[in-house]
Amino acid sequence: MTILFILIGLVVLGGAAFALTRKKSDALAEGEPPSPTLPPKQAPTKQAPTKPEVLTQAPAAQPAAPPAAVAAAHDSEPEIIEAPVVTEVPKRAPSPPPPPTSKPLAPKVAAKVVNPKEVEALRKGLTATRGGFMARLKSIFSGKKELDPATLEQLEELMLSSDVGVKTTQAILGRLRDRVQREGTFDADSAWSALRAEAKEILSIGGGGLTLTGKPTVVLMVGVNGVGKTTTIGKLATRASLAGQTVMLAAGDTFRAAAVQQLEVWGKRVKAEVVKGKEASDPAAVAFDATNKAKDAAVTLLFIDTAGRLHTKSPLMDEIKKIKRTIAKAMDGAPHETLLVLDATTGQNAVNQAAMFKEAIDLTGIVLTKLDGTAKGGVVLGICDELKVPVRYIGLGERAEDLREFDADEFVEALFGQDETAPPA
Ligand SMILES: Nc1nc2c(ncn2[C@@H]2O[C@H](COP(=O)(O)OP(=O)(O)OP(=O)(O)O)[C@@H](O)[C@H]2O)c(=O)[nH]1
Ligand SMILES: [Mg+2]
Repeated sequence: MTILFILIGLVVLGGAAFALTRKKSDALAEGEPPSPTLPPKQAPTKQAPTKPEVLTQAPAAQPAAPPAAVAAAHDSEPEIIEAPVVTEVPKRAPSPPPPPTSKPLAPKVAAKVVNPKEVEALRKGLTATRGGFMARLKSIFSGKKELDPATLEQLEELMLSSDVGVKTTQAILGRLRDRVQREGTFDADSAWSALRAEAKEILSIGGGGLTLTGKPTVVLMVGVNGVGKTTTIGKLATRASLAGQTVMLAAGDTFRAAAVQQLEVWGKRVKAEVVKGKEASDPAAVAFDATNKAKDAAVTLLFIDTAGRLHTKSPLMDEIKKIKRTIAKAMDGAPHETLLVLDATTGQNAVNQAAMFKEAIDLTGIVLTKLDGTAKGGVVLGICDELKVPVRYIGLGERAEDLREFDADEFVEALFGQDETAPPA
């Protein structure tokens, strides 16, 4: 009998304990605040990534500056819009979630901010391309209810005549067709935004300004005749000087006395030493000498100019290979950047040049000049799509501030911008 009572007692006690445990776990699941000893839910403490230094944007109003103006410009901060970087997330006690309007504690560092001012400036610079390519694109979509073969043909013709290139045109049209089939509808707005998305994807293969990866960072500038190599060096040197960097220039174009003088004018403007050799001397020797001098002088950047050369002439391409090898002998890892300058007005020829230069020497980027004077802005798509070499800068005029860091989002926004170029409803 006693044993029976003990057993009943045990069963009653066990049941009570089970009921209590159940209640507690249900309460937690329903959102009851965890015990204060539990770590609060918060983003892990992040150390800001050490960002390589990037040459900043030259202020828009700055002229291709005489020395005094350059010195004055050092005082004014160039405007940079960047996603904020969170260095550390402070530890805090558990607290109720912030109201939905407040900023998140750890903003996404990767979040891209498209700068409306940059887009506007680009838009102006791309007037010729927008007026040609975009205006015709707009008229193709106008009033269309379906993506019929005739519309596709018109699109193809437009892209080819705007120097987008055969391969890239076919790829873009193929994807556009797939998208329309998948979604089962077609209207001008969705075709427009599909094209925009395709363009953004093609152009987003890196790019951006120079990063200071060496001490000094050696930049070799190559390209065919008259594309804007020396001018681009002058522009980049101006930007670097405005950003407080010290610069040295090397006159690797030893064939023309005028080429050395042209570089010397820029050298004077930015107060940079210009290393030169005797007329018709070996450009590789000048590059070697300049790299050593730049190391000794501890400048931040050395820009090496070279003579224009036809990509189809193998002795000239061998010479550029030799220049590159010689620079590497003077400094391990140099040149840190090999930039190919292309003239946008040459359209598809620019893509061919890029292919041959890329084959001869590794390129780290492309500078696409003279986009201001051409309706062939579509060539950017062909270059990025076919060669997978990022466009780093674009030239939209002859002045120093007309060189702009290439940004795929801003470029596409400027090109396909919704205001005047929006497709008709
Ligand atoms: N409109 C416009 N003109 C440019 C741009 N970039 C360069 N130029 C002009 O193009 C011409 C040739 O520029 P250079 O810098 O001498 O070209 P280069 O490649 O050094 O020429 P070579 O040394 O002869 O091979 C000059 O008149 C420049 O002012 C640009 O982005 N837009
Ligand atoms: Mg030159």
